[in-house]
Amino acid sequence: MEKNFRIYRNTFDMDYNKHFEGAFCQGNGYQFLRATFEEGIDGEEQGEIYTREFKSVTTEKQRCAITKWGTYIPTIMGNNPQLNEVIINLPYFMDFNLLADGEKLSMNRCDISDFSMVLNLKNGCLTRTFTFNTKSGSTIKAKYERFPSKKNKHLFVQKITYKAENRDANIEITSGIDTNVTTNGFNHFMEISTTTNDDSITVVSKSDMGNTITQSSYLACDKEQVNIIDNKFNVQYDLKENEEITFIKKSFSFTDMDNEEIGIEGELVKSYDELYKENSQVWEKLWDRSDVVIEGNDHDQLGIRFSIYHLLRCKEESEYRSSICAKGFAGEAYYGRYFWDSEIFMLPFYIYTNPNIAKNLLMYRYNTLEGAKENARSYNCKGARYPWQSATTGTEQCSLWEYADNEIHITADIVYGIWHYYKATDDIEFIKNYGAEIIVETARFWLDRVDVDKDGNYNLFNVMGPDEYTAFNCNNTFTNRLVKFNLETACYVIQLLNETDKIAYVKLCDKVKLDNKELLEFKKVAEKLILPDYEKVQYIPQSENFDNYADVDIDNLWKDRKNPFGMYMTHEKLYRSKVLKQADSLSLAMLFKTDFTIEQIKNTYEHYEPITTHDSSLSPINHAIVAGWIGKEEHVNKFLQYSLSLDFDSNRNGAKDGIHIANCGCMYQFIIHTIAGIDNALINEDEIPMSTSYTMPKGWDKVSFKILWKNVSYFVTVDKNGTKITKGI
Ligand code: IFM
Repeated sequence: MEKNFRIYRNTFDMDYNKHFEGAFCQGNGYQFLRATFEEGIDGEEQGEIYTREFKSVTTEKQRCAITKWGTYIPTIMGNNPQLNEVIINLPYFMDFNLLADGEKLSMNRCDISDFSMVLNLKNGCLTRTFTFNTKSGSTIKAKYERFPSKKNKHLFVQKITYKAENRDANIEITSGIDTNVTTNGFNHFMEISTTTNDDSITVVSKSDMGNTITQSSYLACDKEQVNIIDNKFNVQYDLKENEEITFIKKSFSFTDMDNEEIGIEGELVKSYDELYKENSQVWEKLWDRSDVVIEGNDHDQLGIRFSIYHLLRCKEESEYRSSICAKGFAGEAYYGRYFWDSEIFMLPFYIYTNPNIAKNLLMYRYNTLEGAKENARSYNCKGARYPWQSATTGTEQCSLWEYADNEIHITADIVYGIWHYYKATDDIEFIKNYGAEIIVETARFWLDRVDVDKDGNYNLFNVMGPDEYTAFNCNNTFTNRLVKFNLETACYVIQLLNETDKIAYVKLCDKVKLDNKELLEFKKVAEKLILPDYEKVQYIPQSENFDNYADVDIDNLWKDRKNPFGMYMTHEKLYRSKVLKQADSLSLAMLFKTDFTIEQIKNTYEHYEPITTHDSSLSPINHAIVAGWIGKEEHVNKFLQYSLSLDFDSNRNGAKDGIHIANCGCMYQFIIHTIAGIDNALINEDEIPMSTSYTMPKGWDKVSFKILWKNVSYFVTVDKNGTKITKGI
């Protein structure tokens, strides 16, 4: 058994139940399942109808405190009249119930001992074992294993075994596809029907956005015939003392969005072991290219692998119609929507380990370009304005106006992601066919969004930068720098195509109707967009107005640090106070390191870190990255542990409504940028760009990983002697 590839849950304490459902979430890039108990939890209604408030998620209290089933296929979204498009929680095909000696198994009501739940990060297989001590005196050993297949993305496999340990026992199981589920308290099914065949149960649902979802389950038992009664599989059996009974349930999900063969017949004849092996082999290959091996600190090793596991389960290579939602498809907290998290925090992991996935993440943005154009029009602007929260079409889904109207940096962040991908892969075909169009259309949007002042300078008034506790900035440095980059990249890409591929150049100019006059406008605005004089101020101010805001006595106000600071101050007050939700200037330092001297980055850190609350999960790891660059070792350790505590350590209950997947992605960036000292691809054209300094967190002796750079694989090791890179392994 490989060391440090398994995470354990050894208590079924209901206070942490929801956290483990998120933390142990399974997925294969197509379907995603929260790690809920097959039989549910007694008394925990899953079909409750209620109105979910559209408040800021940071301060919102979610419903379903103990358990929330979650079965998601990202391309399937529904229409919530208050919340807009949301990912739909689909019927629950993992359903499996046991009666032993007439007593219904329930983890919270029955006498259960020796409980353990293990997620094998190496192959995404989840195992739950326990002993059920029935009231009438039987001791039943139970084992539940399950995984979504990475080989056949439509398939989900369950194996359930019961053994009568101390005497004969009667068991009865029922298992079906439970349709009594809602999403954020809303029923998204216009029609739902359950039909049965000799050997299967099928549920066909029609969503309120017109999609058809089909789920079919097949059950086999090694000891007894399987009957279907009232749309449920049913098996009754008298287990002899020491006898074991095994059930294999195979469930297939597909939708009207899928074109490929499902291959049900072929999968039905395979044994559990065969399917397990096939799945493990695919995972093995994924780990081979993306593992980060840490010697000297088992806790951190497992934590980093936990993050990589979630990144690996989130995406499969062929999917280009969706991105990765902010909760890693492990809960309903952000409604399954896509943010800047994808391009800035997660994309680099895929760029450096599996560029096909990176490309498809960007293809999602290309496929939603029309929606982005519609957004621009709705703000009376030309070009393309990507939404703060994106779903199926690229039109704005965020129902909180301050974010939707003002958090416009996302549009330029996407261009940053595209260029990052291109620089690390040299995929000029992607730029020619898709990327350049996005880059030009987005640049065009900025021409209308900027305001010129009496000195002829361009300004971005009334914006929200990454720090969401400052909603109405004047010339937010992060936003302005990214917008400048967007405009400059547009000029550069046009010039590049003009010089290297006239056909592609003409095709692009025709398609986007670009002329020289507009190109000169891009150039002019890029040059005259206001940015601070770093030479003069020697740090990166958040914006023109922020540092004049009122000071806040954070320590006094923040009564209980288990809650976000935002619970102790109204948003109205936050918006005019000197307190930050997340790194804003430090996010800029992370993306454009060479714009600044180390001294300036250090000053920025000292200036803002004391007033940052980290109410956003994107903040701690960003701090760890920068702290390493400026030699603040203690802070590297502090913020690394903070970041690991968000989902991996259970004490914060952090994963209850989903995984902080941007944090997972940025943890990988911490490894490459801060531990190994590899700068991001935008900094240098040809060689892997290296910084001289690197940092090792507490207890870490050696780190090694593979990285892809312009189609060549490198093996990187870091130890006390520095970073060593070997080509071609
Ligand atoms: O994109 C982030 C944002 O920066 C902070 N609030 C949560 C969003 C989704 O993770």
